Parts: sequence; C-alpha cells; structure tokens
Amino acid sequence: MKLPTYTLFIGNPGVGKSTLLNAIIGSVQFESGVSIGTGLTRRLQLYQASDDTVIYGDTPGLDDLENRKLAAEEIKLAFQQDKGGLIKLVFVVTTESGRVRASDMATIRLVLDALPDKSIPFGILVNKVSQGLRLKLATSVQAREDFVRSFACLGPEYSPPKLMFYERMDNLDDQENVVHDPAPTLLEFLDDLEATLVQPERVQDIKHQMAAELLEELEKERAKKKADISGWSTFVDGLGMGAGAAGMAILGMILSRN
Ligand SMILES: Nc1nc2c(ncn2[C@@H]2O[C@H](COP(=O)(O)OP(=O)(O)OP(=O)(O)O)[C@@H](O)[C@H]2O)c(=O)[nH]1
Ligand SMILES: [Mg+2]
Repeated sequence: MKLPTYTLFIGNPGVGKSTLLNAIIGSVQFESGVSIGTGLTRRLQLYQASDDTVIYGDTPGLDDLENRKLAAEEIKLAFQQDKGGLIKLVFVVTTESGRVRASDMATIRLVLDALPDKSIPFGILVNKVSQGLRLKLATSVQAREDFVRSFACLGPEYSPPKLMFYERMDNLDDQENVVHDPAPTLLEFLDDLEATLVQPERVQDIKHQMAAELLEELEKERAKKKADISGWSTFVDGLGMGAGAAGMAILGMILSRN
C-alpha cells in the first residue's frame, strides 16, 4: 500500500499559509484572512485531496503570543499521524524591508529541533515578495548571497533547504478566503520536495519557550555574516543547472512569475 504524503505548511501568523494551501487545492478549505493580535488558524487542519495519498496540512502560526503553547502542540501533532507517513515540510516566511525576519528563522529552528532527524529535507517558501526585493535578488549576487546567508545561520546541522520566492499580490492584501491561481512554479516546487518518513513516537515537544533566546542567537549569528553557504549548491543540481559556486547556486532559486 502506498503511504500517504502529508504536505505540511508551517510558519508564523499571517505569513499566508492558509492562502497558499487554498490556491494549491483550488478552493477554500482553510480559513484565511486578517487576524488582529492572534493567529487565524488555531488548530491543525488536514485536507485529503481526491488522490487519497495526498494530504495537505495547515497549522497555526507558532509565534503567537497568546497561543504559542497550543500552536506548538498542534504543529507537533502534524508530524504524528497515526499511520505514520511521508512528510513534505514547507516553512513559509516573509520579509521586512528585504530581510528575512528573525522570528521566522526561530520558528524554523524550533520545529526542526523537535524532529527525530534535524537534517530532514525541507523547503522554505518566501512569501509576499515585493517587486523591489525580487528585482534586487535577480540582479545582485551580493544580495542573493546575503539573503541565503540569513537562512544558513540556522546552522550546518540542518539540510540546505529548497527555496522558493512567491510574489506579493496586491489583490490579496488583508482579504479573507481568496483563492488565486497558483503560479506553476509553486506546484513544481512542491512536487520536487523530498518526502521523508518521520516516526511519530520520536517527535519531541516544540520548545516554544526558547523562542526569545533563539531569536537573539540567530540575530547575532546573522550579524557575523559568516554562515557557510557553499553547501547550498545542492539545490542547483535539483534544478538541473549544474553544480557551481555559491554565487551560481543562488541563481537556482526559483523566482515565480518571471
Ligand atoms: N498582499 C498579499 N497578501 C497576502 C498574500 N498571501 C496572503 N495574503 C493575505 O495575508 C493575510 C493572512 O493570510 P493567511 O493565509 O490567513 O495567513 P496564515 O499564515 O494562514 O495565518 P495564521 O492562520 O494566522 O497563522 C490574508 O488577509 C491574506 O489575504 C500575498 O501574496 N500578498
Ligand atoms: Mg492560517
């Protein structure tokens, strides 16, 4: 029997997880919209596609002051399906004036650290990318390297993720339950992600209490600008561009809607 594959979207409140999943599914299956003070999605929600081995999982935003504990428990549950199963793991992040938010990095670390194998393959979807940032990344090697280095600050014990950039859509600004046509690159990105077996009983609690401490640590690491991005050429191979120096590797990032 074919094991089900769970595509899990994880990230902080309001980054657009539910909206992206609705676009992929093609209808409103997860509530999306503005939420003031607290995240909108409160519980793990699963949607089984017509092919019953494909399941999408929407999770609550972890960096939610009021509900962090509950969010952490729900995200843990997402990795603990009774039958076990393959997991495709996608972290959704956003930027602030072109910078990856440290709180998004902290969330990625907290979740990966709870898994039996920290070096699990995963993807990072940088969502709501402005035209300006896209242009900058497309034209400046330095900008691309700096951007990728922010992720590499996670530490060498984690796998270099597959990166995907998804443009900001003005018509989605503060909207509720809007379904848009997903860019083909988004679907390709998900198809290409490696699915991994995660043993449910070996998943640990997510240490959400450590968020503030971790945030500081990651900021310091980023300020050093020393994170090694040479291993990042791996995802260039995945795109069939051939291996190359880190500068080349970053060209392999998928920029959607070109
Ligand atoms: N401008 C713009 N807004 C977006 C985009 N994607 C989502 N939004 C809006 O961002 C808001 C939050 O989106 P959600 O999908 O609910 O975010 P979420 O990550 O599921 O949030 P929580 O459930 O609170 O964790 C909604 O009003 C969306 O319409 C985008 O690409 N561009
Ligand atoms: Mg949501």
